[in-house]
Amino acid sequence: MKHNVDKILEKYPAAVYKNRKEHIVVKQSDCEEPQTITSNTRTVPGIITNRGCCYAGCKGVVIGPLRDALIITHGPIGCGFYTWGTRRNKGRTSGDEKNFLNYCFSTDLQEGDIVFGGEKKLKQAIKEAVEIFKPETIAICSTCPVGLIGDDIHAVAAQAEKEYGIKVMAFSCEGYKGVSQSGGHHIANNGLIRHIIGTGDKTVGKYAINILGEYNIGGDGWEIERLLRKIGYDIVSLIPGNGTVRELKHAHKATLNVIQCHRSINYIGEMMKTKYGQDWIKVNFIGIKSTIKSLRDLAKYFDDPDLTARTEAVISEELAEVGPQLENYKKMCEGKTAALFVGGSRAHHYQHLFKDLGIETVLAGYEFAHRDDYEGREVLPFIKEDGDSKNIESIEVEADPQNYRVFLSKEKYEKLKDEIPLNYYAGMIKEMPNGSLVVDDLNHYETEELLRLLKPDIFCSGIKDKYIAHKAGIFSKQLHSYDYSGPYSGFNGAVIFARDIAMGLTTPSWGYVMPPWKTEPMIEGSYIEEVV
Ligand code: CFM
Repeated sequence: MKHNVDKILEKYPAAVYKNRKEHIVVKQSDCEEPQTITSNTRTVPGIITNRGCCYAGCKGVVIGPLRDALIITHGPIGCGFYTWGTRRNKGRTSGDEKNFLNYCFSTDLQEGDIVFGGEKKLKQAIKEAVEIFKPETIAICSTCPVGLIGDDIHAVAAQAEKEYGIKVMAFSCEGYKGVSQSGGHHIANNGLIRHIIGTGDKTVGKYAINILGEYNIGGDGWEIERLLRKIGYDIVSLIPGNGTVRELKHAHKATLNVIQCHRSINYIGEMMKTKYGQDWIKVNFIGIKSTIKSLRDLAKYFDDPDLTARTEAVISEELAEVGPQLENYKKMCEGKTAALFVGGSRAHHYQHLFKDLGIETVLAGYEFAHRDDYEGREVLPFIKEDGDSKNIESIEVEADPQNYRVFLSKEKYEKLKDEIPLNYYAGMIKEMPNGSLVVDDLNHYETEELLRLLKPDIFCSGIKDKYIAHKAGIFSKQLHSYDYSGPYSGFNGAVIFARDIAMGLTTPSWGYVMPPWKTEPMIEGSYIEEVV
C-alpha cells in the first residue's frame, strides 16, 4: 500500500508544504534512489511541535540523572519547576554518596534581576547550596533570559570553585540554542569531557565498560546493570542514568563504551575515542532479540571464552524465565500495528520489542534526531547543514599522552567492524518495514491526520499528544515516562512491556470512544484517504 501523504501536506501553504515534504519519507527498499530525510532543523514557526528545548536536553537529559551533582537552574522558576521529577530518571545511593535527584534548585529570577542582572543571585544560591547541602559538585544550567541579558555564569562558576574548593561547572544551555533538546545534549557532553572525565585514576577490572546514553527511566538502567554484572562486566561508570560524578571521573579507564542512545551521547563516545582510544559499540537493550544480540556483540568485542560462555549461560537462564510469559502476551498482541513518535532513539529501539510481540510498526518519527540517526553514520560527511553549528560549540580533543590506549589490534578491529556495530550506528530506516512511514518532527496536525490514515492499534508518544490518541479511540502508551510503569529493558522489562501493551489493547474502553470519522461519512473535501 502506498500512502497519499501529499493529500495531508496539500493543506499547508506552499513554503510549509515544501519544508514538511522533505521531513517525510516512505520506506522503499527496492528504490534505487531512495528519498533522503531532512532533520535537525528548526521547527516552522506557528506549528505545534512536541519538541523540548536546549535546557531540557542539557539539564533534564544528560546532567540531571547524575545523583551527586547539585544542579542550580539559573532562570525564572518555571524552567526548574517543569523539569522537576517529570522524567522518571531513577537513582539509588550507596555508602556516603549524596543524592540530589529529588530536589529542584533554582535562582528564581524576577523582573528586577532581568533588568539589573542575575549574577548576584546566582552567587547567593551557590553559597546557600554549599552551606546547606555540602555537595562535591555543582552544575549551573542557564535558561533563555540569562542568555539574553548576558550573565557570565562561567565566571561565577570559576570563582565559586576557588572559593569553596569543589567542582562547579557552568552550562550555557539557554533554551533557544541549537535544535530542540539535541543542542543541550551536545553542550552537556562537552562539559563532561572538559571538566570530569579523565580526572580519576581508579584501577578497573577485566571486562571494564562504561554504559553511555542510558538514563534509567523507570529503572531500565538497573535491569541492564543487573544483566551485565551477572555476566561479569566491571561497570566503571554510568553516563549518566543512576550515575555519579565520582564514578564518571574514572570513565577513561574502561576498555569499551557501550552506547544505548546514540543521539544524546555520541559526542562523548567520539571524543573519548580520540582522547583515550576507547572504542564504542552501539547496543539496544530494548527487545528480547536485540538484548541477546547486544550481549553477544559485547562478548565478541572482548573475545574471551569464559565471558562468551557466561554470556550464553545468562541468556539461556533469563530466556527460560521469561519465555512462557511472553508467549502468552504475544497471543494478545500478534497482528496489531504501532505508530511511534519519540525523541531521538526510542522510536527505533521499541520497534524491536514490538516485533518480538508480533506487532508491526507502520509509522516512526523522531522529534530532534539528526540524519545519521535515521540513515546511519555513513551519511555524516554529506550532511550539509548542522542545526547545532550556529551557536553550539564543537570542541576539538587530542590524544591524551598518559591515558591513550588501544585495545584491539588493527586486524582484529577490521574484522570485528564487519560483525558488530563498532563505532557505528546504522540508523532507524534500514530496519523498518517496506511501505512504512518515517516522519521527522511530526506536528499535531500531521499526528491526527496520520492516525486517521494509518489506523494503528497503538500510538506510542508522550504526554503532549497521548490524549489526542485516546480521544480518537486509539490506545496510547508514553514511551518517554512509561506512564509510571517500567522497567522495559532487557528480558524482565520485555515482559512488563508486553503485559502493559496487552492490557492496553484488550481494555474495552477504546470501543466506547466514537470519534466522528468512525460513525460519519467523510466530510466533503476530506483529505484523508488511502490510495493504492
Ligand atoms: Fe535518547 Fe532518551 Fe531518546 Fe533523548 Fe528525550 Fe528520554 Fe526520548 Mo524523552 S536521551 S533521544 S532527549 S532515548 S527524555 S531517555 S524519552 S525524548 S527518545
